[in-house]
Amino acid sequence: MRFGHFDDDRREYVIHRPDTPLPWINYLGTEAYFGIISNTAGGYSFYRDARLRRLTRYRYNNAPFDLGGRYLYLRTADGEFWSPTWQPTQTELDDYECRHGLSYTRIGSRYRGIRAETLYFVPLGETLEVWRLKLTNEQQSAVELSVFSSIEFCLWDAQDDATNFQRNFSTGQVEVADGVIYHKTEYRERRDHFAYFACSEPLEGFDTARESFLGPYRSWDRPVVVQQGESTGSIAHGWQPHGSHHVKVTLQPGETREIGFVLGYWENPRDAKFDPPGSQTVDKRLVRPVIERWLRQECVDEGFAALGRRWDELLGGLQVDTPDGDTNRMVNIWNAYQNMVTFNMSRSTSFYESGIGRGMGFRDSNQDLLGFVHMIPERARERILDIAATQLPTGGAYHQYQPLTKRGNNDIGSGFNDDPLWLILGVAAYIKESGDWSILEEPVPYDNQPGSEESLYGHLQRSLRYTLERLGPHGLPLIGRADWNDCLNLNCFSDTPGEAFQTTENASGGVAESVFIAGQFVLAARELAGIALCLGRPAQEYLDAAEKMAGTIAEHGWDGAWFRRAYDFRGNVIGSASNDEGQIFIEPQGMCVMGGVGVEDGTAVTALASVRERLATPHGIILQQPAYSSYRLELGEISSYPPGYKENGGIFCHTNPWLMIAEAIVGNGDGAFDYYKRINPSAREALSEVHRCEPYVYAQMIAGRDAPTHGEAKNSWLTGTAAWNYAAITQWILGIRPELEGLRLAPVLPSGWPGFTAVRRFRGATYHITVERGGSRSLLVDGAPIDGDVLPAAPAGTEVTVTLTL
Ligand code: BGC
Ligand code: IFM
Repeated sequence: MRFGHFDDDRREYVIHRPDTPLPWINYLGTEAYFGIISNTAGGYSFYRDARLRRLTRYRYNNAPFDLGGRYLYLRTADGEFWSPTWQPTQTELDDYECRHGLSYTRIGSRYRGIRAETLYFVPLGETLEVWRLKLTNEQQSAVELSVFSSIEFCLWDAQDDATNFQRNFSTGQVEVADGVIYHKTEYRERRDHFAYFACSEPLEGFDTARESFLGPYRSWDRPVVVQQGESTGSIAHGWQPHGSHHVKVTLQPGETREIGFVLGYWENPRDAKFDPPGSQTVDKRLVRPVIERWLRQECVDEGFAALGRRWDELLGGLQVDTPDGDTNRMVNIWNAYQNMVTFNMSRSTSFYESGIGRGMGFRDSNQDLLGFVHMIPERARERILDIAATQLPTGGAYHQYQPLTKRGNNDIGSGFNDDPLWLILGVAAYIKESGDWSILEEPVPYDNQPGSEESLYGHLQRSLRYTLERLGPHGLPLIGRADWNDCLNLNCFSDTPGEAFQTTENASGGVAESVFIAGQFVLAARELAGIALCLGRPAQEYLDAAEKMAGTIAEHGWDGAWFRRAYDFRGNVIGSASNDEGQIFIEPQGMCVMGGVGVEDGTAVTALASVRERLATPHGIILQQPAYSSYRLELGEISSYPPGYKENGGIFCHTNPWLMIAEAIVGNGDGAFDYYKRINPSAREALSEVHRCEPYVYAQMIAGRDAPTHGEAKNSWLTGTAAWNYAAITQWILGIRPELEGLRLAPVLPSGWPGFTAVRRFRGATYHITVERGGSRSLLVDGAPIDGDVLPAAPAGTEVTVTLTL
């Protein structure tokens, strides 16, 4: 069953009914000002940091699930009112359509002969969002309409805002000037910043106090102001600052009118002191022209067109035409788009991530680069340097950092022993794409401490050393608090039955080991060796270390038919046929093969056959089997999940592309593509009533075979699944793969495909690629045959024609 359809020409997903199984959301903003918006206009906005600079309030896990957002109400003179985005009044609309596009959303409906369509987007280069409401009177007679807007301001720090009421009910401050509502509450500091909410039309009235707008004991479904048709002109003093405009319009039959709203963030430069000291009013001199500009319709039209052009350019980095429509749609539009979103948001803000707990992730953000770097390499470069500056002098890493301060997050701390190795993989991806070797010479501090700078190359060396200095009893890397699998906490133990487990304290002294990190180490050491060789620096040490680790995996990490997962604190094996549950895990199968382990001796093929036999389901590949049926102190959080969910036997989509890549590495194009299709959201669209999450983006998890809800997705949008699937399909199956020496073309296609074409921008040149099956293998570049599969470097600005016959 479907709840909408893809409009590929317009690069939109069109939702046909407001009551989707779950709120289906989209993102506004691509640079610094962001918001999430659901198909019924729910959601919130923030400037740069979803926790510390939250503009509008949102209550997660509400009932209804999605309540609070960018709401508008229409009211006719007879007193009937409705929300043209369905929520919050839930009026049964005569028709309804939501179009989620690339960084914009358009929600339209018709009721009582009034067509209303609202376009929401963030113009490039601005720290504001535009709502453009278009009203058309499709009745035979003139109609007088009242329009009310509504947003609830957040007092900046979303965590504090949701908890610290004794203080916050006294801090709220607003100001209304020339029809603009300014929210100027300070957050424990007096900086010259504020939010504003403006409307293009002369106001009939306004409200800035939530209680005045809603009325006591009421909610957004029937605000007293809307019901009565009259604003109160309230000014919030403490309590809950709110923003509402009231505009009246009379529409003749067939007439269309547009009304603009602008919600934005403003911070005056520190040295711009216009107002006399002690002034209690917001300094509006710099912001006024910005507001006025974005209330003008031509400006909005131009800004919206510019956003579209920006996306043309971003997506122009790679466009493919394959025999499979779901592949084309995901690669050309939605997967690339999701990559931008994960790059910007990391794991902070979605319908499942509250914007409070998680900043940028050392592990996560490095992986997100894989799908983003070809779009804007300069931003990837900046991100890498930010991440590396949070690395600790030991080579270890803070697990996360706050985007606003760019400082490591002490609450979560460090000790996830896979973290440092992702930096090598992220940097390698950047250099492969951009050819920018200079990044390695950039001086980067450790833990942001001035004076501790070392070249980025030095950071990468420390990352490898971090693993080598932390090997366990079998010579495998110590896992620390966890590796990629956050919930495999193997240094949890207790000598007293029933005693609470201990992780952090014991992680450093714990001796649990990870075969996953071993595989990741082999991959990362070989990557660093490749970089070193290109630079003419010593590389043998890394190659030897990789070789040795591969040997250790063969000795202690191979179980006979697959790679083992780990050894726990007491040296007991995890992920082995000898275990009663958790016999086979997906992660080491993918990572070891990606590192090249077992590829020559055939064990890789054996491991992949085991995955297919034991872990593959029609909805994707399960993380491990059999799922743990009860809690096990020595394994930690993984066994706290019910069987079939999350890390305990869920289809953790992030890992699936590792298996696609592994299948491609051993030359099995059919196997790789088969896995690709199983979790491709577009290919699952027809199953929307089972899948339930958005059919246009990947979710972190699909419930596994052991779950009663097998096939149901959760935690959509912010997942490493996006970047890795993009890498799997584009670089390994289609085989258009950036390498240090240039662009490699090495497809491993499904056998039924006659070929495909692609246009790929790479280091400034544009490659027009045709891959076709034919008599004998040849690779022609601009008509001339070349050896090997790496395309010769072409000068920036040139067009290259490439034909590969398989
Ligand atoms: C979740 C993991 C997540 C981790 C982050 C766990 O509860 O299951 O998926 O990575 O929290 O700390
Ligand atoms: O690897 C992690 C990731 O960092 C956050 N989400 C869950 C994954 C698996 O535990």
